Amino acid sequence: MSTIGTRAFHYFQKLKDANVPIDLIEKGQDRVIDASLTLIRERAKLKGELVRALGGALATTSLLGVPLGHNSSFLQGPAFAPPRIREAIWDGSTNSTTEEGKVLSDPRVLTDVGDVPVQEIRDCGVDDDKLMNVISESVKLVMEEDPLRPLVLGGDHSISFPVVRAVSEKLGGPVDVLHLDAHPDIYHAFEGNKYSHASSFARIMEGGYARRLLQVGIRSITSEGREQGKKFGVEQYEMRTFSRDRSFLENLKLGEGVKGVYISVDVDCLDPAFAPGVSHIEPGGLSFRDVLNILHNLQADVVAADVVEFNPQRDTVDGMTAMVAAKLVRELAAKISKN
Ligand SMILES: [Mn+2]
Repeated sequence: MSTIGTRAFHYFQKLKDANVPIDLIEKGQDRVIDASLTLIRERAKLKGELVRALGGALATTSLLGVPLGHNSSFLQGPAFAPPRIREAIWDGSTNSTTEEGKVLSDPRVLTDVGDVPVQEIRDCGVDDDKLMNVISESVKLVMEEDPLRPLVLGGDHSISFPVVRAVSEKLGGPVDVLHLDAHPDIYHAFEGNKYSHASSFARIMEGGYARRLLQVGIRSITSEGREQGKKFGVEQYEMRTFSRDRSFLENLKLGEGVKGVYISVDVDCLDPAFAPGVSHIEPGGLSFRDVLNILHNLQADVVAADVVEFNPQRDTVDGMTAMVAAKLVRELAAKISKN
């Protein structure tokens, strides 16, 4: 078990115990945040320059890692996911072409601006209000560099709130959200944490960042999950009726009249037979092909996406779920990129 959750505050306490003045701590935190944003900004600028110099891309997917696990209610392993997903994308066991023929080694299709240094920021005692703002700002810095569009590697599902907020704010209006998950993640504040990975979609709906929210793959939902879904007008498609809903879900058209479509994929939307490396194993889920059919057939201008909740600490020894998460990322990249 990792100790990510307590590490940051451990050091904050040590700084305070050593009588380091609070204004000095806060100044140091601000400098670390500035440096973090500079890292993302400069990498996004260079990648943007490259794609524009090559020419011909209307939309290019840019990976942005957010290695955050402390807002999970159970295991914190998703903090270790982004480097494992990248490794699986480029491990050489498969070619770099997606199912519908896009070439991922072409920087006009896929590029990467690296990770938000979440642990380094928290290590200085930065709280979640500030940290969530850093994540939102990082997403906006990627979107600043036309034609880059962010594909965020989680991290636990709490990261979807600052990411969707940034996308909506940057585009100037709500988006439609397609959310694939075993869980609706819409508790008001799970275990008292408003930033919990089980509450991200409550924050998104409260903020008005999504017009339509379609949740697909749901099979672990409480009465609060259903009530919150009703309150926010969420379209919840549960696995128990998937065979009935299948043809509708495989022919979705989203995003008309809004700024675009956001796709959030929690790896646990898949049946654990396909993806055992998740924190919350919930049998009775989607097959990998079900997910691809939904994504491939979706008619939408996908402006950004995330793949979250892959937990390398629960994966098989040969890293099967890393490959599954990587393929989700590859196919989403193909969906986002346009020439
Ligand atoms: Mn989930």
